[in-house]
Amino acid sequence: ELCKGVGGLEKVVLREARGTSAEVYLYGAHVTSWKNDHGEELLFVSSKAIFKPPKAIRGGIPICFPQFGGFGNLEQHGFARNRLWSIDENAPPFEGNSCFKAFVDLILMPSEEDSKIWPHSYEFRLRVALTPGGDLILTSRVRNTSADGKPFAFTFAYHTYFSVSDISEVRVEGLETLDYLDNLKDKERFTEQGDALTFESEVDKIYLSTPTKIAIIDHEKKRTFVLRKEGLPDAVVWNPWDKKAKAMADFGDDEYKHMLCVEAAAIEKPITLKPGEEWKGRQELSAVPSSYCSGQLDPQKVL
Ligand code: TA6
Repeated sequence: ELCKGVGGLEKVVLREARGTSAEVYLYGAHVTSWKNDHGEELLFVSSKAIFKPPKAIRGGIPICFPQFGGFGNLEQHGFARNRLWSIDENAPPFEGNSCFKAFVDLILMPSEEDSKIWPHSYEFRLRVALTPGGDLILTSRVRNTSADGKPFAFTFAYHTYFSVSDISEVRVEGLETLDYLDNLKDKERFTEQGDALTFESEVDKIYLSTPTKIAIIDHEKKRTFVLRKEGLPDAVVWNPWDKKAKAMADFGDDEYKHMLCVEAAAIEKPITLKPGEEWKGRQELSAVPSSYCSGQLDPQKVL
Protein backbone atom coordinates (compact mmCIF):
# COMPACT_ATOMS: atom_id res chain seq x y z
CA GLU A 1 0.00 0.00 0.00
CA LEU A 2 1.05 3.63 -0.55
CA CYS A 3 2.20 5.43 2.58
CA LYS A 4 4.57 8.08 3.93
CA GLY A 5 8.14 6.93 4.48
CA VAL A 6 11.27 8.60 5.87
CA GLY A 7 11.51 12.33 5.24
CA GLY A 8 7.84 12.41 4.25
CA LEU A 9 8.68 10.70 0.95
CA GLU A 10 5.95 8.39 -0.39
CA LYS A 11 6.63 4.68 -0.61
CA VAL A 12 4.77 1.55 -1.66
CA VAL A 13 4.83 -1.44 0.73
CA LEU A 14 4.42 -4.87 -0.90
CA ARG A 15 3.40 -7.82 1.25
CA GLU A 16 3.28 -11.44 0.17
CA ALA A 17 0.92 -13.98 1.74
CA ARG A 18 3.77 -15.92 3.37
CA GLY A 19 5.10 -12.86 5.17
CA THR A 20 7.81 -11.60 2.83
CA SER A 21 7.70 -7.87 2.14
CA ALA A 22 9.38 -5.13 0.13
CA GLU A 23 9.30 -1.34 0.02
CA VAL A 24 9.92 1.01 -2.89
CA TYR A 25 10.04 4.81 -2.68
CA LEU A 26 8.47 6.77 -5.52
CA TYR A 27 11.60 8.93 -5.22
CA GLY A 28 14.07 7.20 -7.49
CA ALA A 29 11.78 4.13 -7.80
CA HIS A 30 14.16 3.10 -5.06
CA VAL A 31 13.70 -0.29 -3.36
CA THR A 32 14.85 0.18 0.25
CA SER A 33 13.63 -3.02 1.87
CA TRP A 34 13.24 -6.72 1.07
CA LYS A 35 12.41 -8.92 4.07
CA ASN A 36 12.14 -12.70 4.19
CA ASP A 37 9.26 -14.54 5.89
CA HIS A 38 11.11 -14.27 9.22
CA GLY A 39 11.09 -10.49 8.91
CA GLU A 40 14.88 -10.37 8.34
CA GLU A 41 16.05 -7.41 6.24
CA LEU A 42 18.06 -8.68 3.27
CA LEU A 43 19.12 -5.34 1.76
CA PHE A 44 21.55 -2.85 3.28
CA VAL A 45 20.49 0.78 3.80
CA SER A 46 22.92 3.03 5.63
CA SER A 47 21.82 4.30 9.04
CA LYS A 48 23.06 7.69 7.73
CA ALA A 49 21.14 7.56 4.44
CA ILE A 50 19.67 10.93 3.45
CA PHE A 51 16.02 10.75 2.35
CA LYS A 52 15.99 14.21 0.82
CA PRO A 53 16.05 14.99 -2.91
CA PRO A 54 18.25 15.52 -4.82
CA LYS A 55 20.53 13.18 -2.80
CA ALA A 56 20.19 9.49 -3.71
CA ILE A 57 19.24 7.15 -0.84
CA ARG A 58 22.40 5.28 0.28
CA GLY A 59 21.59 1.59 0.00
CA GLY A 60 18.74 -0.61 -1.24
CA ILE A 61 18.62 -0.81 -5.05
CA PRO A 62 19.42 2.55 -6.73
CA ILE A 63 18.51 2.57 -10.43
CA CYS A 64 21.47 3.80 -12.47
CA PHE A 65 20.05 5.25 -15.73
CA PRO A 66 20.74 6.57 -18.39
CA GLN A 67 24.37 6.35 -17.35
CA PHE A 68 26.32 4.03 -15.05
CA GLY A 69 29.08 5.66 -12.98
CA GLY A 70 31.16 8.20 -14.86
CA PHE A 71 30.69 6.45 -18.21
CA GLY A 72 29.41 9.60 -19.94
CA ASN A 73 28.87 13.31 -19.35
CA LEU A 74 25.87 13.11 -17.02
CA GLU A 75 26.08 13.18 -13.22
CA GLN A 76 27.40 10.00 -11.56
CA HIS A 77 24.92 7.14 -12.19
CA GLY A 78 22.59 9.32 -14.27
CA PHE A 79 19.44 10.93 -12.87
CA ALA A 80 16.67 8.24 -12.62
CA ARG A 81 17.50 7.64 -8.93
CA ASN A 82 17.09 11.36 -8.21
CA ARG A 83 13.67 11.79 -9.80
CA LEU A 84 10.12 11.36 -8.51
CA TRP A 85 8.50 8.45 -10.37
CA SER A 86 4.74 7.89 -10.73
CA ILE A 87 2.63 4.81 -10.14
CA ASP A 88 1.72 3.46 -13.59
CA GLU A 89 -1.98 2.62 -13.42
CA ASN A 90 -2.18 1.27 -16.95
CA ALA A 91 1.08 -0.63 -17.34
CA PRO A 92 1.10 -3.14 -20.19
CA PRO A 93 0.84 -6.75 -18.89
CA PHE A 94 4.31 -8.01 -18.01
CA GLU A 95 4.45 -11.61 -19.22
CA GLY A 96 5.69 -14.16 -16.74
CA ASN A 97 5.10 -12.48 -13.43
CA SER A 98 1.56 -11.19 -13.98
CA CYS A 99 0.31 -14.08 -11.83
CA PHE A 100 1.90 -12.51 -8.76
CA LYS A 101 -0.28 -10.33 -6.58
CA ALA A 102 2.40 -8.35 -4.75
CA PHE A 103 3.74 -5.93 -7.32
CA VAL A 104 3.76 -2.27 -8.27
CA ASP A 105 4.40 -0.63 -11.64
CA LEU A 106 6.25 2.70 -11.71
CA ILE A 107 7.00 4.98 -14.65
CA LEU A 108 9.48 7.75 -15.45
CA MET A 109 9.25 10.00 -18.47
CA PRO A 110 11.51 12.94 -19.33
CA SER A 111 10.78 16.34 -17.80
CA GLU A 112 11.56 19.65 -19.49
CA GLU A 113 14.67 19.87 -17.32
CA ASP A 114 15.86 16.34 -18.12
CA SER A 115 15.35 16.89 -21.86
CA LYS A 116 17.94 19.65 -21.64
CA ILE A 117 20.62 17.35 -20.28
CA TRP A 118 19.53 14.14 -22.07
CA PRO A 119 17.51 15.15 -25.18
CA HIS A 120 15.67 11.87 -25.82
CA SER A 121 12.04 10.82 -25.43
CA TYR A 122 11.50 7.57 -23.60
CA GLU A 123 9.20 5.69 -21.29
CA PHE A 124 10.96 3.86 -18.47
CA ARG A 125 8.66 1.37 -16.73
CA LEU A 126 9.80 -0.51 -13.64
CA ARG A 127 7.86 -3.39 -12.06
CA VAL A 128 8.83 -4.41 -8.52
CA ALA A 129 7.33 -7.79 -7.62
CA LEU A 130 7.50 -10.33 -4.79
CA THR A 131 7.01 -13.96 -5.86
CA PRO A 132 5.03 -16.40 -3.72
CA GLY A 133 8.40 -17.90 -2.76
CA GLY A 134 9.68 -14.53 -1.50
CA ASP A 135 11.98 -13.69 -4.41
CA LEU A 136 12.27 -10.01 -5.36
CA ILE A 137 12.01 -9.28 -9.08
CA LEU A 138 12.79 -5.94 -10.73
CA THR A 139 11.85 -5.67 -14.40
CA SER A 140 12.80 -2.51 -16.31
CA ARG A 141 11.43 -1.69 -19.73
CA VAL A 142 12.87 1.30 -21.57
CA ARG A 143 11.18 2.29 -24.83
CA ASN A 144 12.36 4.90 -27.33
CA THR A 145 9.24 6.99 -27.99
CA SER A 146 10.88 9.65 -30.12
CA ALA A 147 8.90 10.87 -33.15
CA ASP A 148 11.93 12.38 -34.87
CA GLY A 149 13.58 9.06 -35.72
CA LYS A 150 16.48 9.59 -33.28
CA PRO A 151 17.99 6.45 -31.68
CA PHE A 152 19.56 6.77 -28.23
CA ALA A 153 22.06 4.75 -26.17
CA PHE A 154 22.29 4.32 -22.40
CA THR A 155 24.13 2.32 -19.75
CA PHE A 156 22.29 0.85 -16.77
CA ALA A 157 22.70 -0.90 -13.40
CA TYR A 158 20.58 -2.20 -10.53
CA HIS A 159 22.99 -0.94 -7.87
CA THR A 160 21.98 -3.55 -5.28
CA TYR A 161 23.34 -3.30 -1.73
CA PHE A 162 23.13 -6.77 -0.11
CA SER A 163 23.11 -6.97 3.70
CA VAL A 164 25.86 -9.33 4.92
CA SER A 165 26.89 -10.25 8.47
CA ASP A 166 30.65 -9.85 7.92
CA ILE A 167 32.23 -8.90 4.57
CA SER A 168 35.36 -10.89 5.46
CA GLU A 169 33.18 -14.03 5.57
CA VAL A 170 31.52 -13.46 2.20
CA ARG A 171 32.28 -15.28 -1.07
CA VAL A 172 30.97 -14.52 -4.54
CA GLU A 173 30.72 -17.34 -7.06
CA GLY A 174 30.09 -17.04 -10.78
CA LEU A 175 32.61 -14.33 -11.68
CA GLU A 176 35.80 -16.40 -11.51
CA THR A 177 38.13 -16.28 -14.56
CA LEU A 178 36.14 -13.41 -16.15
CA ASP A 179 37.62 -10.18 -17.49
CA TYR A 180 36.86 -7.02 -15.53
CA LEU A 181 37.59 -3.28 -15.63
CA ASP A 182 39.16 -2.15 -12.36
CA ASN A 183 37.62 1.18 -11.36
CA LEU A 184 40.45 1.64 -8.86
CA LYS A 185 43.07 1.37 -11.60
CA ASP A 186 41.71 3.77 -14.17
CA LYS A 187 39.31 1.14 -15.56
CA GLU A 188 42.23 -0.99 -16.77
CA ARG A 189 41.19 -4.48 -17.95
CA PHE A 190 42.26 -7.57 -15.98
CA THR A 191 41.30 -11.24 -15.77
CA GLU A 192 39.91 -12.59 -12.48
CA GLN A 193 41.64 -15.48 -10.76
CA GLY A 194 40.14 -18.95 -10.85
CA ASP A 195 38.18 -19.26 -7.63
CA ALA A 196 35.43 -17.53 -5.69
CA LEU A 197 35.87 -13.84 -4.82
CA THR A 198 36.70 -12.99 -1.20
CA PHE A 199 37.08 -9.53 0.34
CA GLU A 200 39.83 -7.99 2.40
CA SER A 201 40.08 -4.45 0.95
CA GLU A 202 38.27 -1.90 -1.24
CA VAL A 203 36.94 -3.43 -4.45
CA ASP A 204 35.31 -1.69 -7.41
CA LYS A 205 35.28 -4.01 -10.44
CA ILE A 206 33.09 -4.14 -13.55
CA TYR A 207 32.95 -7.78 -14.72
CA LEU A 208 32.19 -8.21 -18.41
CA SER A 209 30.01 -10.80 -20.18
CA THR A 210 29.00 -12.46 -16.92
CA PRO A 211 26.72 -15.51 -16.49
CA THR A 212 23.00 -15.18 -15.82
CA LYS A 213 23.41 -16.37 -12.22
CA ILE A 214 25.74 -15.09 -9.47
CA ALA A 215 25.85 -16.42 -5.90
CA ILE A 216 26.72 -14.25 -2.89
CA ILE A 217 27.43 -16.55 0.05
CA ASP A 218 27.18 -15.15 3.59
CA HIS A 219 29.04 -17.81 5.54
CA GLU A 220 28.14 -16.58 9.01
CA LYS A 221 24.40 -16.33 8.27
CA LYS A 222 24.43 -19.64 6.34
CA ARG A 223 22.58 -17.69 3.65
CA THR A 224 23.19 -17.42 -0.09
CA PHE A 225 21.78 -14.70 -2.29
CA VAL A 226 21.23 -15.84 -5.86
CA LEU A 227 21.10 -13.03 -8.40
CA ARG A 228 19.57 -14.06 -11.73
CA LYS A 229 19.60 -11.50 -14.56
CA GLU A 230 18.38 -11.02 -18.14
CA GLY A 231 19.42 -8.29 -20.56
CA LEU A 232 22.26 -7.28 -18.21
CA PRO A 233 25.56 -8.77 -19.42
CA ASP A 234 27.87 -7.08 -16.91
CA ALA A 235 28.14 -7.15 -13.10
CA VAL A 236 29.75 -4.61 -10.77
CA VAL A 237 31.19 -5.66 -7.41
CA TRP A 238 31.80 -2.83 -4.93
CA ASN A 239 32.81 -2.44 -1.33
CA PRO A 240 34.23 0.96 -0.28
CA TRP A 241 36.16 -0.48 2.72
CA ASP A 242 37.27 1.73 5.61
CA LYS A 243 38.90 4.77 4.00
CA LYS A 244 36.16 5.43 1.42
CA ALA A 245 33.50 4.63 4.06
CA LYS A 246 34.85 7.41 6.27
CA ALA A 247 34.80 9.80 3.28
CA MET A 248 31.05 9.27 2.66
CA ALA A 249 28.85 11.48 4.87
CA ASP A 250 25.82 9.22 4.28
CA PHE A 251 27.63 6.00 5.21
CA GLY A 252 28.70 4.82 8.67
CA ASP A 253 32.44 4.34 9.21
CA ASP A 254 31.99 0.64 10.04
CA GLU A 255 29.11 -0.11 7.69
CA TYR A 256 31.37 -1.45 4.94
CA LYS A 257 31.61 -4.62 7.03
CA HIS A 258 27.91 -5.33 6.61
CA MET A 259 27.26 -4.72 2.93
CA LEU A 260 28.36 -5.76 -0.55
CA CYS A 261 27.15 -4.31 -3.83
CA VAL A 262 26.71 -6.81 -6.66
CA GLU A 263 25.09 -4.95 -9.52
CA ALA A 264 23.49 -6.45 -12.62
CA ALA A 265 24.45 -3.97 -15.33
CA ALA A 266 24.85 -3.09 -19.00
CA ILE A 267 27.98 -0.97 -19.21
CA GLU A 268 30.63 -2.19 -21.68
CA LYS A 269 28.20 -2.20 -24.58
CA PRO A 270 25.63 0.61 -24.16
CA ILE A 271 22.04 -0.38 -25.00
CA THR A 272 20.98 1.35 -28.22
CA LEU A 273 17.28 1.75 -29.07
CA LYS A 274 15.81 2.93 -32.35
CA PRO A 275 12.42 4.69 -32.17
CA GLY A 276 9.74 2.24 -31.11
CA GLU A 277 12.25 -0.30 -29.80
CA GLU A 278 12.10 -1.48 -26.19
CA TRP A 279 14.81 -2.96 -23.95
CA LYS A 280 14.04 -5.24 -20.99
CA GLY A 281 16.41 -5.63 -18.06
CA ARG A 282 15.39 -8.01 -15.29
CA GLN A 283 16.95 -9.14 -12.03
CA GLU A 284 15.54 -11.76 -9.65
CA LEU A 285 16.95 -11.99 -6.14
CA SER A 286 16.51 -15.09 -3.96
CA ALA A 287 17.85 -15.73 -0.46
CA VAL A 288 18.37 -19.45 0.19
CA PRO A 289 19.92 -21.48 3.00
CA SER A 290 23.60 -21.96 2.10
CA SER A 291 23.32 -25.72 2.33
CA TYR A 292 22.34 -25.51 -1.34
CA CYS A 293 25.52 -23.78 -2.38
CA SER A 294 28.28 -24.60 0.03
CA GLY A 295 30.90 -23.50 -2.48
CA GLN A 296 31.19 -26.89 -4.15
CA LEU A 297 28.09 -26.28 -6.30
CA ASP A 298 28.23 -24.26 -9.49
CA PRO A 299 25.88 -21.26 -8.95
CA GLN A 300 24.66 -21.80 -12.50
CA LYS A 301 23.05 -24.99 -11.22
CA VAL A 302 21.90 -23.71 -7.82
CA LEU A 303 18.14 -23.99 -7.45
O1 TA6 B 1 29.00 0.79 -8.34
C1 TA6 B 1 30.24 1.18 -7.84
C2 TA6 B 1 30.35 2.69 -7.91
O2 TA6 B 1 30.42 3.15 -9.24
C3 TA6 B 1 31.59 3.12 -7.10
O3 TA6 B 1 32.60 3.63 -7.94
C4 TA6 B 1 31.02 4.15 -6.12
O4 TA6 B 1 31.09 5.44 -6.67
C5 TA6 B 1 29.59 3.66 -5.98
O5 TA6 B 1 29.21 3.31 -7.31
C6 TA6 B 1 28.64 4.60 -5.28
O6 TA6 B 1 28.32 5.67 -6.09
P1 TA6 B 1 27.32 6.81 -5.48
O7 TA6 B 1 27.19 7.84 -6.54
O8 TA6 B 1 26.02 6.13 -5.16
O9 TA6 B 1 28.00 7.29 -4.21
